[in-house]
Amino acid sequence: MDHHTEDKLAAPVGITLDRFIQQRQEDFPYATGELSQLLRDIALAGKIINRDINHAGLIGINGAFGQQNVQGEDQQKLDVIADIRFIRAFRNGKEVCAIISEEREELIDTGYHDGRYVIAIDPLDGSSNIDVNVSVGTIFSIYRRLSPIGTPPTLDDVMQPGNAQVAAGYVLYGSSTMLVYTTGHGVNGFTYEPSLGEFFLSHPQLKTPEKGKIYSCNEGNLNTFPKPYQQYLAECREQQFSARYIGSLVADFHRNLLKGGIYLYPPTQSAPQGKLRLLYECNALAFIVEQAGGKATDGQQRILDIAPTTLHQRAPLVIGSKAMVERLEALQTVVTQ
Ligand code: P6P
Repeated sequence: MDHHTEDKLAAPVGITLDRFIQQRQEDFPYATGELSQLLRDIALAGKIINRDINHAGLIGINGAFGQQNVQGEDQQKLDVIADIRFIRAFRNGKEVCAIISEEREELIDTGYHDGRYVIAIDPLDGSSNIDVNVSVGTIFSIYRRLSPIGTPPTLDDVMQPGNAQVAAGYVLYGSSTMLVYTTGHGVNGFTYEPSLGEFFLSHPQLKTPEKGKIYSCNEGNLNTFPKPYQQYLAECREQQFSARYIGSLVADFHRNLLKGGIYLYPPTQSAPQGKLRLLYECNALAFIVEQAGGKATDGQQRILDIAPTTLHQRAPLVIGSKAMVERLEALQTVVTQ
């Protein structure tokens, strides 16, 4: 029987995440297998969160937890659950010495002081959307620690600029659940097959279009955006671009990554530094978009070059197709604020 007939009869399922990581082991500068195991642990936590999200309405874990996080935002029950599950995952392999999380005010010392890595994570971004069945996501960044192995982690370990990331990615809990990540050698997307419990390579070597016709921002704040942003959005409307904004960063980012487009969270009157957090939202997506041929700035400088000063600091975010981000940058130089 020829391969064509075989494949028609029994379509190949493709490469699992595990096989892919194994094959790409040589991409990791410190190919001791620790980073590989860390990525596997993240994928496992993603599968568990996917399960929790998919039946949240049935087991009473929808809705507010009843406390606020360090941002002063009402925590959803699933925010807390996702935070617990990912922190457990990072502790599993003893590769991680420190974690910062949107849901925790302070740096988390895992106690594994021989761990070579530190993690910055937003366990469940956009969680207020879960109750209305809109896609949500997890965003993570992985760094090598700076402090000596065997010593307690320090703030310097987690306050590194985004250009020091060794890996970054997101899990999108959407119409299908996907894991998209980079280790600095391109971007690869994996789609979860729940019936097999595996992520399969579905989007190899992702590249984002140089230009797009989609723009994503909360135009309800339009009048308080700096003038260059207002001018840019007027141009988008003049060119009859499509406004697509679902209030879930990972979902808006992922759609624009695949189709071409730009996501903007400019400075506003109520959020002069923007709303999104540099360490566990902007940096990871900036690393991914640059690896896919796009750009990410805070309106003034490359996101990945920003030297952090506080754990939960915010940054304005302009991210997506290169030509679209560069158009806004050009307006920044000619339109008075
Ligand atoms: P706004 C969700 O809270 C989030 O962090 C992102 O996922 C989303 O893009 C943004 O905030 C929405 O913010 O102010 O437009 O509601």
